[in-house]
Amino acid sequence: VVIDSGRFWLGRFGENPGGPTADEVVLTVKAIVPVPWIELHCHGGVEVVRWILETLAARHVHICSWQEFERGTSDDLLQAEAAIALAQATTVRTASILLDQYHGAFSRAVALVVAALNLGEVREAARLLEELLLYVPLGRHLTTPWRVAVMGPPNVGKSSLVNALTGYQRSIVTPTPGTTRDVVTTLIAIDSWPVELIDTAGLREGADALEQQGIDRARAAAQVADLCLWLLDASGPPIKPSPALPRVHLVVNKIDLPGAWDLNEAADAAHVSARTGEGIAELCQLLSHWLVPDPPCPGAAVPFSFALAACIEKAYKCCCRDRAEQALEILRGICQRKPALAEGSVP
Ligand SMILES: Nc1nc2c(ncn2[C@@H]2O[C@H](COP(=O)(O)OP(=O)(O)OP(=O)(O)O)[C@@H](O)[C@H]2O)c(=O)[nH]1
Ligand SMILES: [Mg+2]
Repeated sequence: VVIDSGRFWLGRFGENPGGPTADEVVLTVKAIVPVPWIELHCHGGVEVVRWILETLAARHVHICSWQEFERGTSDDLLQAEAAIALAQATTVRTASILLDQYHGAFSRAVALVVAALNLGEVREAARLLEELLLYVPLGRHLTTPWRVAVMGPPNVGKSSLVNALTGYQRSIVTPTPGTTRDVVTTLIAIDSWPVELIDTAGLREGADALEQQGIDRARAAAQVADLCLWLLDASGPPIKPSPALPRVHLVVNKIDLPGAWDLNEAADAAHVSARTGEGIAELCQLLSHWLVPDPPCPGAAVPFSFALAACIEKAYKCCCRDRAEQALEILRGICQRKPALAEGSVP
């Protein structure tokens, strides 16, 4: 048999006397050099795949994840990382930004910085890095959703708001204050940004031990949230958030009911009715703006992972301290291929 790239065979895998049942497979030879690269296409099903992998492993084939394979075989490490991130994107908007990076938006931006540093133009390099830094917070959320905690006193309509934003009855709603005890999370998309919405127990003093546990969980959720919505009840006394609560935006709920206070006092807040849906679309627009105040234009370079963001931040600090060589080293490191599957090893 001539083993040549671009050829394929249909055959049976594992067919030997007394062996296990064979599977009909297609074998393709993708390349001979620098490493032999074949593809084996089998029938689907967890067990068939497991059996084929075990059989290959028993014959000293190194089994790896597809991400490891991408990193180890791609000539362009940043493109491989973008492909891996792209597979984790959960909305069209984040996928489209990652696709731009896959097509080289971020690598081109890094190449420009490297070119500036090579010419000794450290200030220009810092300016270019500043442009990239703008999108560091966004880049951190392309594969991890933003966390938005819905907070407030009992009975203001937190769970009702979560349900209105989610589009179904995710949380239990009752007229009894103290209904929600645990932290209830839901993944949704707001303006095509991925958001984990966190419903929490109402905060109040003098709660019993059980309710207090829910309150402690609510406070812990607020600390790790990217943003907290604090609900005020239009039909009851307005209870302000504690100053200790981080990144808070106010939302006045129950605007379908007669107001019990002057709602102009909360002119900056979003005004909604979780019951009728009034103001919910506007709240989504505001949320989108609070999460991503300055969305990138199509094709813009975005540091699309925590690791890349950290490198850009470090390189920027080096430029600010006039340490061009150190900045260059960091930026070159971003593009260097990791020797996960070095030439000579057979994946
Ligand atoms: N009229 C009106 N009633 C609402 C609105 N939102 C919630 N409610 C009612 O207010 C009551 C409390 O709603 P929930 O959503 O359970 O309030 P919560 O803040 O989650 O309450 P806890 O979980 O107990 O902290 C229920 O009877 C809801 O039907 C609204 O926009 N308008
Ligand atoms: Mg609730």
